[in-house]
Amino acid sequence: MTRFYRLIGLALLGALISACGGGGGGGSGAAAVDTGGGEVETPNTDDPMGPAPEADQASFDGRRYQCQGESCQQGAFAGPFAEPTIRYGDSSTGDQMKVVTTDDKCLKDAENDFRCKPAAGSIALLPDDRLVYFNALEGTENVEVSIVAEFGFVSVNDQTRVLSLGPAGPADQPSWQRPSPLRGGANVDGSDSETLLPGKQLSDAEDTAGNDGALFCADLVQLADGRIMAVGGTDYYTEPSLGSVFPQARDVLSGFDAEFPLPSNFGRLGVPDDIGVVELEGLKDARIFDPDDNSWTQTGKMSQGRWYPSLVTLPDGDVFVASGVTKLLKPVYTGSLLGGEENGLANLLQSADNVRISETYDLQSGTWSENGEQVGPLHTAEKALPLFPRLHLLPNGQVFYNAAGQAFNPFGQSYNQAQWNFVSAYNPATQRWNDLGYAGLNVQLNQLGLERITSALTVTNPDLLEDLTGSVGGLLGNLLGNPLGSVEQVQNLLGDLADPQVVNRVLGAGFRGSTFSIMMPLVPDANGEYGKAEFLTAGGVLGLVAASSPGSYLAVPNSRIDTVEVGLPEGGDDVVAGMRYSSRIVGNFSGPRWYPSGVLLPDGSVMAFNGGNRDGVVLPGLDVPVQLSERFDPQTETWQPMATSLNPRTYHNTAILLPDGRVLIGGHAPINTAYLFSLNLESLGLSPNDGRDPSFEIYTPPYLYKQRPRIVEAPAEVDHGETIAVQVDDANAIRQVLLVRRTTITHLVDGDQRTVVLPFQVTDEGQLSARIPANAAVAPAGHYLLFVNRQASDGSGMIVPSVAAPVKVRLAGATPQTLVRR
Ligand SMILES: [Cu+2]
Repeated sequence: MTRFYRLIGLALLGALISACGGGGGGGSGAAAVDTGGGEVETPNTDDPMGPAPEADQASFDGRRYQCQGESCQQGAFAGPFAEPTIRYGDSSTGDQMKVVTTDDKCLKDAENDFRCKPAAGSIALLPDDRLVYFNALEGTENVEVSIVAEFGFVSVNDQTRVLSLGPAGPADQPSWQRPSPLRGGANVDGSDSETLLPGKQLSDAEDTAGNDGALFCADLVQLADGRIMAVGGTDYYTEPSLGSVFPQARDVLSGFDAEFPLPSNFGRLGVPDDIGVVELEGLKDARIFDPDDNSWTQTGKMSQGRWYPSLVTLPDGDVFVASGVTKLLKPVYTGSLLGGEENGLANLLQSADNVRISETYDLQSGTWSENGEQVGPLHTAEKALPLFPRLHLLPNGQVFYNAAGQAFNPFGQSYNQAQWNFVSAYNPATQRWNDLGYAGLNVQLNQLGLERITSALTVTNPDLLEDLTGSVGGLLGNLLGNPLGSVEQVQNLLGDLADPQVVNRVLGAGFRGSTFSIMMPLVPDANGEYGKAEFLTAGGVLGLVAASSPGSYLAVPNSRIDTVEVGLPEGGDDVVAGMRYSSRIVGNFSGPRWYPSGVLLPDGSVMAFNGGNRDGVVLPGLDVPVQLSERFDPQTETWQPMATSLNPRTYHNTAILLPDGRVLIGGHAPINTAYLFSLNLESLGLSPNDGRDPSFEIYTPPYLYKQRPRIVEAPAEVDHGETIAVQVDDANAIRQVLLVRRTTITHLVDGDQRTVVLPFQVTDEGQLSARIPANAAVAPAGHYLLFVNRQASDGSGMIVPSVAAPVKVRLAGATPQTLVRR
């Protein structure tokens, strides 16, 4: 294995020595950093734990925004800015912490290992307007030869941070705090890894420390009380590992501390302390971050270890989790069978697939329960899904799977992956999945008797025979017994085929990998009901029907909007469980785009940021960063080019809406180039994969340069169905009142992302009277941003939002609080 890599490495080296010179890392000047409002960076104290939470009040009131030239139309990026210090302990510091103020992303410790500032691979906006974020793939900088051979013992649990952009005032004043425990606190005493062989044979799963409870690859969600729960994550180890078979080999290798520096910026080669094949095992752990004291605590464990799962908050505040994988590289669950454990066969039947069993977290008891039930080695309610499946809560309380997920992770393949092409809905009440359609095509599956097609193809489905005969019988029955219905479906398909955009439609149909699925604003009908949800998918890689993982490698510009109508009368010939699915083609990106971050803005448009032009997981460091931001105009349903970002950010980039309508951009923590060491080919125009980018930038959309509406007074807490009074500066100018859920995002996924348009009237007193949805599936309890928007007064037609007011939607039965004066 390593010889193969060394050969590749040397071949690449040869190629590079002949080809080029330097590339630069990130890092921002120690002096003043302008983040779009002009401000001075707050130097950190020498207190290892940093100031107390309340010391870093965050507010976005009073920010000033100026534009000139193009930025008045395209917006502007400001920064980058980054945490100014690196704190660490090593053999030279004893139990003290060393604090170094530096612009560099990393420094070397006494053990000659890199200590780096964390990047925002996952981030959430807290109820108090601060942000909590955590690193991704921490430790890649210390890979000597190949991440595949070494990351089982070079990796470390990811650090977390709290970022505040400072108090009210004209400019941002970024400052950082370090939560406690710093790395989330899961499995501090090691994890009971599910190795291939009983007794952890051939692996170093028992020997590695500090990397059994990584937050990386966990999904995160905001609980109804505003705390942030991170679920799943990574237990790293090596299986097989040379050192676990020949311990002396490890002594010999770690005795070598040689380093072969490569020409500048190319990185360096070293001698690894051991070699083998890394395993990334999904954790059963869930931990909660409490912004009140910046602490992480552990809550109930799941029954399944999940690496790259997805979460959705249910109408009652409980949390649904699905997919993820238990062993990423070697998903063969023989250990418990060989160990003679009772669930040995059930585990074995989960092999070669991602986790098909979903679970629900009970908010009151803090415990998880499996959805459906185990029937011997079989299990009801199982569903084959990709990793980080794009899930959303529909207004009917069901969980919608939008036929998308991360394509290549690496690996993450499944013998069931053709099923990932079907859009489906999970009903928490019946604990059953229904298939609604083939993504991107307007074919009604139930018209072909195929609404249980994926269940009929799931070997561990106890009702498999019934679903299989139902599907085959239904298909034949419909083709023969209901030819009209079937003809109509063929017409639908043909309609699709006759569509001038047929190439776009067929090409873009089915599973879409490694891009966002944005829920467009939920708009009430004339009765104030929310009967439809729409989802924008753009870019990413194609699934090519059965190759969803690894996907098409080359990214695409194709975009589509998928619609699910709910609450329809049962029995309608194109209605499945009260739902109808349809899909339409919309304008393309200006070019192919893999892993873009998508943000729905309070003017109804969607912005796309960063990513690469091809799959940076299939071939890391050989993708070209895309820094042009693009805006999806909901009126024309087309993408327009906007400003260009400052730093290249491909894998594990993030973007998050701020309460004043700007967007915080961060992240970039890629896999080492070509799965080797920290080789930086940026000078070739490729993605800088020699480590992470800990910096942030802030994007100011052009609507912030207009005169903005202002919320003067609004309630801090509201109940479902409540009519609220909102005082604004000019009620008659108001176009929309919006409830935007605070973002919790990782890997382009935020299962709870939503903007709810509230029905409102202008009262005689010149106030707004707006109605909070009575339906908790439209606005699950939690912390939101209340925006109002208006048409710009300069006739430009631009939609201009206010600074948001913080609003908490209470869980049914929670106590009221007083009004907040703004
Ligand atoms: Cu990742």
